[in-house]
Amino acid sequence: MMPIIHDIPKAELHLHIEGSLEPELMFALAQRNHVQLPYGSVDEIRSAYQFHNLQSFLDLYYAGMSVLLTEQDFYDLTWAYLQKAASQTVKHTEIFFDPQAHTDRGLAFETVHDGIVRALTDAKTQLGLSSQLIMCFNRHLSPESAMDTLHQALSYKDTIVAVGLDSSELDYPPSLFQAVFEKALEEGFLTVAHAGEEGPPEYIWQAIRLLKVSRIDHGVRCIEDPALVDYLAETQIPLTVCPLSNIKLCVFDRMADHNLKQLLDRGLCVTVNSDDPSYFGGYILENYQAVQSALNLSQADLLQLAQNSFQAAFLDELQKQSYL
Ligand code: ES4
Ligand code: ZN
Repeated sequence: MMPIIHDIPKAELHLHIEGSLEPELMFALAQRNHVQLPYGSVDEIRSAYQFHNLQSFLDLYYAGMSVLLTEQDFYDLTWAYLQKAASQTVKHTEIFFDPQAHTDRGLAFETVHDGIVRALTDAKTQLGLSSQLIMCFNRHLSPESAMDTLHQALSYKDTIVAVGLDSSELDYPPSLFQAVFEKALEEGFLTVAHAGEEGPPEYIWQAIRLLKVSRIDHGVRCIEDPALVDYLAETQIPLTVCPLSNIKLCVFDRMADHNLKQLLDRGLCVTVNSDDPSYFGGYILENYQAVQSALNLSQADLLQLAQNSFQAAFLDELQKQSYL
């Protein structure tokens, strides 16, 4: 391994906190909360993690969350991720959460939010790790449900910096959520969206033009549209790429086929992130390592990726400079 991968300060910008739920914690929380899981052991959970596309993953991802019930559960989940991130020299992290996946099970928005934020606050003081929180709308649910969720978030403008769009991409174009994102922007939230993971370049254009996103999550299918690649290079709208996720969900057959190096060489603001580390077999360090060895990245490439991660973060210029 190139030691600089571990040692260089990094920001993580694409991390679903519910996707950091390790089988051990899932099992422990199931016992603590008397929740019945369809697995008899931690090993059984791990061996179920074999996916052939985004949907086959999402089915297990939503099922796994059934063990998360209390504010302390969300604290424990978030704290475990933050400790792991700090141990890999992540200095700043921007965390997604999926409130609808919890409020639809009867939990209060506040329970989810408060547990996560309490861990983020502790990470700042105890680990020197700064953070931002991004609330995602699930695109397989209705725009009305998203709008209702946005209304609930209006009391939390101090702790939620942006709104995002995640879950099943195909058949759910960004245009469906234009009104929700317009309202979010009016209320002062920044916006991001998953686009071009499984969906076509057109969905990336829609995220840019209709949802006014500051970053594209994934975005790897931009390569099919040369005008879009030119536009991303020119505007430096960042892509939060998740290499191990892309392999586990069969977006690329093998890491050697991944287009991250091509996008980097084309001058795009590409970043490396872990997405759902518990389900995809690695945190940020393992993602950097996997692309470095499969794509033969140089030390300069690695430094560029780490620098891009701070450049793309929702930090002011002074904060960015302090990390670079
Ligand atoms: C996700 Cl990999 C991915 N794509 C879309 N939505 C998601 N939610 C959690 N992980
Ligand atoms: Zn994601």
